[in-house]
Amino acid sequence: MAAATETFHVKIVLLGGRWAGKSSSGNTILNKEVFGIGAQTEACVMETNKIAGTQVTVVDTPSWNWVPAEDTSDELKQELKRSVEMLGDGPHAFLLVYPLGAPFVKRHKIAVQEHLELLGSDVWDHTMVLFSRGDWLGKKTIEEHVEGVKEDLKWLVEQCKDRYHVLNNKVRSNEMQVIELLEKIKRMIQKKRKWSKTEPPEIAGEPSAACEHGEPSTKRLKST
Ligand SMILES: Nc1nc2c(ncn2[C@@H]2O[C@H](COP(=O)(O)OP(=O)(O)OP(=O)(O)O)[C@@H](O)[C@H]2O)c(=O)[nH]1
Ligand SMILES: [Mg+2]
Repeated sequence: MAAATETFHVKIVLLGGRWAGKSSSGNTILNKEVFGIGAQTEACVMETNKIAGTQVTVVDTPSWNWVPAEDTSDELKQELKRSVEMLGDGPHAFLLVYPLGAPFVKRHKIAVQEHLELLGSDVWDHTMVLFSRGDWLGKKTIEEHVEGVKEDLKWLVEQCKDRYHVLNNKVRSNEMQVIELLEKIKRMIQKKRKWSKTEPPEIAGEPSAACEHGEPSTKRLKST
């Protein structure tokens, strides 16, 4: 299986609201300082690196404000759509970055739902919650934290079918946290591939070259 791992190319888009920790998470995932931190990300940036034998490409995106999507500028909406197009045949995973411990109330829920769904109605099938600020967990595990969160944040985790991960972006030397994240993304891709075999004919009728080689097509995300 080593050869398969070596040739596998994982493509990720980071999404989220202001100051969520997207650029920091991208730097942690790629193990290099490529995305600017501290200044607001204005446009999509794509970077790549080989991590533990896996080629990983990450697209960092500008943040949305915590408002409904109709109050978001057309420029930002275009930029969010461009994040998918930059990856050619689309991403394997959207990582919805959210700071651990931050309250997630109704306006956050509306903003997340409406901005994500700009990328297509099936965007949730490809999305995982990525909690940043893992250093705030203390002695708790992320599973214990998620058990204890309030209803609205539970909704978010459920929308992502219980897919979540936590990163401590202050400790880049902890390579395991990134390897575990990549494993979770690969499991998500595998499940999606199994599901794809039973997709309705109009979707199965337009397989991409990537799909034939075992990678799921996310073309439908781009076409909506
Ligand atoms: N303690 C701690 N701080 C973090 C962590 N991740 C990000 N931060 C801090 O959170 C702030 C925002 O991080 P960014 O990565 O710039 O967030 P962003 O979502 O890219 O922000 P914008 O593009 O400006 O909207 C910075 O001060 C980071 O240092 C983390 O895991 N732990
Ligand atoms: Mg940023």
